[in-house]
Amino acid sequence: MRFQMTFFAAIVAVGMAAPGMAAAQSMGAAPFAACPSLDTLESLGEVPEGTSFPCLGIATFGRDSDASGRGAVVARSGAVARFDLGIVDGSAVLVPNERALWDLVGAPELLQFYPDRRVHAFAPGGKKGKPGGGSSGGGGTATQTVPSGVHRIGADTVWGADTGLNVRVAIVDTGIDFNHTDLAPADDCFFAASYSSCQDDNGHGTHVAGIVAALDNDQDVVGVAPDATVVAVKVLDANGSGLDSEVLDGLGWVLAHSIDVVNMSLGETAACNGPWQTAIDNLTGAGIVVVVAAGNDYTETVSDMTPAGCAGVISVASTVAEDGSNKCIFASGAINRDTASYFTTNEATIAAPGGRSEDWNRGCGGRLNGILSLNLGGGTTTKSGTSMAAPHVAGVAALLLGAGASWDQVACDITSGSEVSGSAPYTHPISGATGTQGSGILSAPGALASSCP
Ligand SMILES: [Ca+2]
Repeated sequence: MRFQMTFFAAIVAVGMAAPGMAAAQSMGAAPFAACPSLDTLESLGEVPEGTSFPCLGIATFGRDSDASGRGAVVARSGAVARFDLGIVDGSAVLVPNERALWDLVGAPELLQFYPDRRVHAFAPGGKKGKPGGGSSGGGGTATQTVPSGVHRIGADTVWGADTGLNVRVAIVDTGIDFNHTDLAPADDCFFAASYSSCQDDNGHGTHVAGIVAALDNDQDVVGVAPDATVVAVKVLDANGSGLDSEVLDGLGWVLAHSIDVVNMSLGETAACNGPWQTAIDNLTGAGIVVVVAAGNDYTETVSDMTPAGCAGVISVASTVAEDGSNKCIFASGAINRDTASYFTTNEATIAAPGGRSEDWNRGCGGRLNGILSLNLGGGTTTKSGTSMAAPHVAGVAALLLGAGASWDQVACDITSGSEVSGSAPYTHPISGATGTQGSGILSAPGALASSCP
């Protein structure tokens, strides 16, 4: 018996307002759908039924192409070059009609053509938390709490020596709350073409940033690596939704701005495609650690997901940090600490807390108690999801780099230093989610004690 619950973040359409889009906007109302891929067009010999125009795509060109040349090819076809994507030798395009589509994919300079798909934040639910100080968006608590996830991974045992100082962690997300007094984000930041600032307008990015590096002071919470610097890369909108092209644009900025670790608590149910893999290869080739959320669908494995299924990333499944209870009459079994979260996608690299605990009632209704972190507007709130699991790993990556590890040691240190390897995460009694199998639960002291070559 399967219990379907509404754990999936709604994929909400986003209005497009890129510079130079006047022509595109006159073509009709946003949002636009994704174009078919070149492979699909070639195999069908026609535009697939149901394709709507204008459509959004990513055109890639050869290594020897340059931005102005790419823009010229796109314009010649009658499509609109929304912005250049140097990280993938490509261009984000808006294609007005079928004729322009065929002209573009038939251009001799073009290498490949992909749909520009939608990505979304991976925080499916969790009880709405109480803002700090008991008032909505209030000034925060007067004392500091060590959240259950930070405590479960033992980060609070290593701060005497390791705090992630001088490590820059890019939060590729909905932005960061620059006014939150328990965060000190870098002054430099990036926002995609649809936005006007790096300021968070959803809360997801602020919560994720707080898990990585909420300040060690006398208020709110403390992050895994409290002296690491979080850097806002705003690519998701107020609904937690965005486009492949805008995330890739953000990753292009990351590549050029001295970032050490990238956290992406976002994704889509689709296999990793050419532009995504090229972008990840460029990041890892530059010595940047890439940490991504596995996804919140227990019926999927990470190989079905982007970017979790891209080679070279550290994908993170979600577990619970504390014991919960299970009274479900259809499924017996404890939901103890280190059990895979109900929703988590399978076969990730490592597991980390993405929820505090779960309680299931007799009717098999679940209550997810979320991870405590920072609230947009001030204070704290709870959220759950693999979105919350990934930044625990990004924080430990920052601790390792701050302690002098080289970037290529980080993934090995994190997996080989994990706890209860070979047994946890435990299978969820209701969904059957197992998360990652064998690589265990993230451990900050374990990772720091590892001696990978
Ligand atoms: Ca604090």
